[in-house]
Amino acid sequence: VKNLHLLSPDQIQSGKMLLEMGQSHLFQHWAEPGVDDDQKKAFFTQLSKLNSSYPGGLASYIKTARELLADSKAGKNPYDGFTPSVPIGEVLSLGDDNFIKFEDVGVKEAKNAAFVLVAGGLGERLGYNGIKGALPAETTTGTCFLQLYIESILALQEASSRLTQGTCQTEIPFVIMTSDDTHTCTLDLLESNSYFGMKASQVKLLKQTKPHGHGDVHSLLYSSGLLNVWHDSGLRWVIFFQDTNGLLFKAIPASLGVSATKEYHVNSLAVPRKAKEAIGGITKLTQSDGRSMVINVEYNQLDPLLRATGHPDGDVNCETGYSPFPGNINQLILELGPYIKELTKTGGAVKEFVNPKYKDASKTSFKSSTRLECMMQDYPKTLPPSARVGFTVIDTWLAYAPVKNNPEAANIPKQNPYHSATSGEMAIYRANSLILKKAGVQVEDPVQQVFNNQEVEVWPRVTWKPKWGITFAQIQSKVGGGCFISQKSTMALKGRHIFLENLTLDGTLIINSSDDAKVKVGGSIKNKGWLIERIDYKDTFPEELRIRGFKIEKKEQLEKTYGNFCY
Ligand code: UPG
Repeated sequence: VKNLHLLSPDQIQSGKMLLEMGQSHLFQHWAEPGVDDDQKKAFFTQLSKLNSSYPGGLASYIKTARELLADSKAGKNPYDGFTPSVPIGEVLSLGDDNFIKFEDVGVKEAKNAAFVLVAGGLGERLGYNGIKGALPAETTTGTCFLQLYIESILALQEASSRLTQGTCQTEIPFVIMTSDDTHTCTLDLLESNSYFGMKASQVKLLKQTKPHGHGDVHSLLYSSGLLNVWHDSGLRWVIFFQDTNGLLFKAIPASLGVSATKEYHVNSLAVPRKAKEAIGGITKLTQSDGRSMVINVEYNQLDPLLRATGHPDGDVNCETGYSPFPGNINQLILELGPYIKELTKTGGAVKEFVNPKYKDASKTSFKSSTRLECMMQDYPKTLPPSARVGFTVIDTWLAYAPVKNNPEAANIPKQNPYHSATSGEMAIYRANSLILKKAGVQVEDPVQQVFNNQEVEVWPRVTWKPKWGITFAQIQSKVGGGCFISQKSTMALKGRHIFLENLTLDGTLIINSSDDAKVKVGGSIKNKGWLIERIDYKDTFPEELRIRGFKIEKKEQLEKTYGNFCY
């Protein structure tokens, strides 16, 4: 590099560091001095950016990469020396006394929480071209995931403020981690929809530099300075979640209640897990000196770890029909104070790993370049043994229905959940129907149908705005006696104060009501309704319909709109 005057002292320093760290091959094929100087400058600009944004700088990245690759070449198991066992956590069931008690505590705590969505992933497995936040969670109302999440946070904000301080509303902060792949589309989606009703100042986008994994969220939050701002304003919790789980917020209030009651520094939300299912297992790992931690072990590592530690069958279901290790759904509730303390030590760095794709057994050449990766759920790995790390298990039907797989991928392990757009949508109707049933509504049984080769239960298509009911207690208070909903029905409640009583629905009912209107819905409603029509994955419908394998044919409905008056 001759034209050094083109570079800043900081860039020159970074260049020297690369040479000292044995990276001179990066410059081997550079053009003569004076040729392609713009490209060379761009290289140094990128170098400085990476050097300053990575905890410990690039020298630390190179050092860790060397160590991890050496371990991988030597075949070292990252869990060597650890004995896995099944940890103890809180197990909740919708509507139980315990559930209701924790929900009550949680909803009051929600005004002290900030929400963080990791949405830097593109969803290559799903085969959907847009960002996942823009994908409809269900096609009855067409509400996309980002809208559902924002409206849920707003509903929690409203319920929490009302229960604790009357009319004065706190604004729950919402952070979205994006990447170069998703940033512009996410911003466009928010701006073109007026932030789905949230104040723009409540939402912050933090962009990660890929490819390094969703664990980047911790260093980004730390360097943004937001954590201290939140702490100074009295917040106590940070809740992390992922891009496509339409059920997620049904589990949040109760789980937050568990965190607050048990004073957990870390609370991972989990669901019963089928052995070998592609979700990590929450595991207690104990070292020979007795120190232990409760941590997610990724699905591809749990089986070999068990086999290596005296469980010759590896990851298998126990007598319950499920793996004894609860499945990590990657919703984490962290207590803010201890979180800041820990990040002040680590700079937000979480333990990294490599996943090398070797060309052959010599393990010296690669099919593609290996990178360091990190996962947000590995945060507890650096915590001291005194940290209170727990988890909360909630029924899958209530808490977890991600949309990750395209129809072909969804069909591979037949015994496992599909985690497709088809199953994700049907899970929303199922959960809402079961919640209403628990609240006393008579809901007709589902029918089995096959879409995109996936057999699913089709329940009545029941949806509601989060502000109608964000907790079970709230939903119960809006459902009176004598209600029946047939399987072919669709019901969309788009309002706050809608009270159901003596309603017999066999068709489609849509209620729109303004926030001040109090609406009572009852009587017998029968019409041709909205039908679910099977479509072929390969047909020319929009992608968001093709990946479901069906579309909704609107034959006939009763739609009512109410302004500001009382019943
Ligand atoms: N994501 C980022 N940046 C990245 C990669 C992913 O923000 O660089 C986001 C992505 O948008 C999504 C989340 O991280 O919201 C998770 O990504 P995904 O590809 O869906 O994760 P999986 O590999 O399926 O696994 C994660 C956890 C696993 C857990 C499972 C539950 O690693 O432990 O069981 O999610 O859904």
